[in-house]
Amino acid sequence: MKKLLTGISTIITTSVLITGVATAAKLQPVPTLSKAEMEKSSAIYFDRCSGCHGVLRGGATGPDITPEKTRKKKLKSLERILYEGTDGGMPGWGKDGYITKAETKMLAKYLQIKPPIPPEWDMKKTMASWKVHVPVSKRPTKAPNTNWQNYFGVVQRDAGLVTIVDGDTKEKIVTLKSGFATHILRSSSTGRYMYAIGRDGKASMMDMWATPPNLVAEVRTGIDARSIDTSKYKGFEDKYVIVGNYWPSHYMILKGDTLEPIKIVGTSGYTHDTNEYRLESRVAAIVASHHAPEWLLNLKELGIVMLVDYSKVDHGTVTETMIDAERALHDGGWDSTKRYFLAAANMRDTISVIDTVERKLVKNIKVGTKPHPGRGANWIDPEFGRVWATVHLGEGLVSIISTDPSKKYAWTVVREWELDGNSLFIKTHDNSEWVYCDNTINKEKSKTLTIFNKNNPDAKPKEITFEKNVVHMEYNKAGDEVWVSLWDAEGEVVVIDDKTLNIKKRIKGLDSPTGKFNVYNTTHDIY
Ligand code: DHE
Repeated sequence: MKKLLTGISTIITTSVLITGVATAAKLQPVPTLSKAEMEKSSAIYFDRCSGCHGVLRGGATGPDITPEKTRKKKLKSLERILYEGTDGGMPGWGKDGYITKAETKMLAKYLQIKPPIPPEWDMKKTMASWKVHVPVSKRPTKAPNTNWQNYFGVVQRDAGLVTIVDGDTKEKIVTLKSGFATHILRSSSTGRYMYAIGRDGKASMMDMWATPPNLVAEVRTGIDARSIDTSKYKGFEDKYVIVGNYWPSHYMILKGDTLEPIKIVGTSGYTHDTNEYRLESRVAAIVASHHAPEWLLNLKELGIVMLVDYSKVDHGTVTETMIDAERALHDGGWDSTKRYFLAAANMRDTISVIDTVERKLVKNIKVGTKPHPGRGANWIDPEFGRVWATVHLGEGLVSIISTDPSKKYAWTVVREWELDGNSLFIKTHDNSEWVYCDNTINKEKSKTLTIFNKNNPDAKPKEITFEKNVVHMEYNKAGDEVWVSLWDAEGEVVVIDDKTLNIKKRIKGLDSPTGKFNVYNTTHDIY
């Protein structure tokens, strides 16, 4: 249980840490750690802190915690903050049992020492890791006689596993190995293949047409990754896969049917606003354009959305277009027309809107503190028409943005809903009258889902409270059930009847279930 809830809570931790730093005076001397202590601290830092602050600690979702900042603070107060937490909302890592007193002391020192640069990862290492378990010639040539488009891939995060569950029968069909701390799943444009990405950069490819679905290929693309997607433009369906890496900062293009590596391209560069060089320029969310043979990549530290044209990959060419947006770009998703990409720049409390037809920034929209939409949620508001919404890491708020360019209030926040808790994800479906928000990172409300009514937006939201922390929602293909995860070492997925809001089924025996991805909805970007 202590392994859970680590990535996101780090954001809160070091935000507070830096608030204290600003008031301190001269630099403290550089402490020393043995080789073994450095290695252990690096591992703790990688697990708990680097997702938000970067391995080089330059800051992104969380602030800059380079030694120039942390050495303005005495070791004792760094230790106190790391161990106890603060009134400002920081969890007490030591107090809550995540790290020992000795580890706290070590980590405080580590934060005052120049960060070691992690190893590189190149094509040679990638090729050595590439395995095709089922060659294309040995795979089924037609879809099974089942409702396979209503299968769900359920991530068992800490176990590094993906369980395929039949959405009709709610039976677990098969459990397949994936990368360390598997992060997300995405579908190929036909839905036949599901691709998983682990935090260790391992991409795994699963065939939904096999009976039961099986692992057909895998490859390690780097050391630290969070995103994966496929080519979806007409003529390129299922042809390529792209993986975005945090470290080394690069993207890798692979063959869509075997994951055979084709090309690695670095993303280090200059921030869009101050033109400072960032070696660590992480690739966060990736989406596949429906209007051109392009992927859109959120370059976190640079605040740039990069369009990667994959139409000439077979000739060894990729063409990149850089669109200045805002920092630090994290997750995001499509509006309902799938023309506009809405990306969260959570360091600047902004949603950046990219037009994939005109290939330009439409607007940077100010929202609440640290927007975190996942892919967001689209619906028709009774007063404002087409809208897309995000929740926030930094406050209990839903910001609802008009996405209809014909309206005078297009690309502005037209409505706000208050939430009791800071949230991770929001979800709805065209066939549903509800919008679901989790409250996962708020201690008091982490077991509760908040459910707003689209048709009656001023009505008091409904709530469902579970016995464990609840995270991430996903609809079934018909849009009449919502699946949620009880995030625990002895976790389960709970299926809610979307009409009655009653619990319909509990799928038990899952280790730390987080994201769930319905084949049909993931393929068609329905959210
Ligand atoms: Fe995620 C999406 C990065 C913590 C569960 N997460 C994403 C995406 C990114 C990202 C860039 C968008 C991928 C895309 O669309 O291509 N996540 C990060 C982090 O850097 C961070 C803050 C810290 C870390 O070190 O990983 C982080 N994420 C978490 C968690 O703590 C969660 C809850 C559990 C876990 O796996 O660690 C978590 N992230 C998810 C899920 C999605 C996601 C379930 C997909 C949402 C969707 O519906 O598409």
